[in-house]
Amino acid sequence: KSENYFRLVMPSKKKNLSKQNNPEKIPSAEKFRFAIVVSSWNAEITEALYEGAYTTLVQYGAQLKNISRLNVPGSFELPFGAQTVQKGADAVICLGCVIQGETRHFEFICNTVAQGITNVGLKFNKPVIFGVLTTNTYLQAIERSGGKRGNKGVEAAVTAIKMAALKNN
Ligand code: DLZ
Repeated sequence: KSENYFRLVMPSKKKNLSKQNNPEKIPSAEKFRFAIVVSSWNAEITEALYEGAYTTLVQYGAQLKNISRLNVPGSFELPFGAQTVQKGADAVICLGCVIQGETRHFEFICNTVAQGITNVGLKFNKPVIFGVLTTNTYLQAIERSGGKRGNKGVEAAVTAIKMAALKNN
């Protein structure tokens, strides 16, 4: 079997990907407004990402009135969603899930979304966080949305808090 085959089928040694954030270094989220844009495609996964992001914002002090949510049909629509809500937020969190085995134009969607999210952040000088799972399998997505590999929504929320603090420093 080729090296690429093993890269795709073997799990990496890294366990919980959300645990690399040092909680002591996470600032208070109390003063900031957050907008979370959620893709409805692979909704079981993106709802778990949302849960992780929302509870993390609250855990670090964000006020409930300062957390808003916008749903978009798929990850492709996340940049437009982010652009729509950015005005009223100190940071925007984009949540989505693209699965290679189930998506024929996987690379095209992933690259376009990543570029689009980057563009919105730079255009409006605002943190727009890439909380999009791009996995080979559905199982990998489950593991990264509250399973044994952590929750990308949690990571995205921590990044949003850090970036909102950085921008408002
Ligand atoms: C069309 C499509 C496909 C095949 N796969 C996914 C996916 O795995 N994850 C995701 O978030 N969205 C997917 N979509 C939908 C596109 O993101 C987009 O909503 C449509 O192409 C309409 O613009």
